[in-house]
Amino acid sequence: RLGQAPSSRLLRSNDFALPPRRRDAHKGHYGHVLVIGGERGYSGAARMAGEAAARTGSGLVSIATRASHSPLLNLGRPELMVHGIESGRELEPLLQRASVLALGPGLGQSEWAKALFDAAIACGKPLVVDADALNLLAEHPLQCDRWVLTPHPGEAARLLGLSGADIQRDRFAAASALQRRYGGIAVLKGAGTLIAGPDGVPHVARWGNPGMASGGMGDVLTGVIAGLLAQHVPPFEAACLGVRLHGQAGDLAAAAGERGLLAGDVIEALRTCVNR
Ligand code: NPW
Ligand code: AMP
Ligand code: MG
Repeated sequence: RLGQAPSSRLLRSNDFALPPRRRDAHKGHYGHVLVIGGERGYSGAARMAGEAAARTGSGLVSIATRASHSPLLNLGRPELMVHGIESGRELEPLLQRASVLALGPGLGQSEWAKALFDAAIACGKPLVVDADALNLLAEHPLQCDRWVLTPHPGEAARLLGLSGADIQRDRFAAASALQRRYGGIAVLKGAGTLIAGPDGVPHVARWGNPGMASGGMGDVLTGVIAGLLAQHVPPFEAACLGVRLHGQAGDLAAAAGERGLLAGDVIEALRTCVNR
């Protein structure tokens, strides 16, 4: 049902790179990421995506989240601009100011989530779609060439109407099928993450480790890719480079041991990796 498995290409460490920051740089050169997510109980996901975007080099990072916990969301990280949002209408001015959206970390699937999802998709900005935004997309399928989708196998299964086992049985065919069905760039996460664009064969990433099988790791990847898009890296390159930097940061952080590795440790390691 997935169609024929395409051939693939192993990503190399020198495939894509961020250019050095210009001497006369100001924050406006490096974009403004708006993270949209953080339902009650899941505010950490939005915070981690925002922090990861900032550590990847985005000029500005804002977070649109539930008003009830918004004052807590930038504790210890006052660089983040946090806005309590209760409707799609309240989101509009933030969408106007953003250059890239990171839609979905901890978003949930309530009416609130659906309203923010609809407003974000309609606004015409480039975006990374992850987590619950992928679950909403699975219920109302759309095609778009402005997005990077970052499903884990469970989310990919929902997007394709298959089981997780079907996805894992042929990950290459699944990555290509996601890209064909939804457009844009599809990143199928897991050990050996695959990146499929509209042209050419899926790329395979060899970085990352089993320590990364813990909560919040995907939310960090979303922030990294959004942070690269904000720095004007084209979508396919941003997806490949983001997966590499995220995996390399995970490997660097795992030098102290895989067991007990936290998403926050990966965020800390990002700075070394994006400046190498
Ligand atoms: P199983 O168990 O193997 O059958 P969900 P979620 C499957 C937020 N978070 N290989 C697996 O299926 C997120 O941002 C908030 C194979 C599993 O049961 C989301 O908004 C955090 N299968 C929300 O929570 C930290 C795999 O998918 C199922 C797989 C829900 O996201 C945590 C789980 O997926 C979290 O990020 C793999 N590699 N990976 C916070 N601190 O605020 C996953 N599966 O049901 O989509 O739930 O990923 O936890
Ligand atoms: P999520 O399930 O959305 O939190 O995403 C998990 C992130 O951690 C993805 O980027 C995965 O590729 C990565 N990850 C999880 N487990 C492994 C593993 N065993 N090897 C490499 N990367 C992993
Ligand atoms: Mg996730």
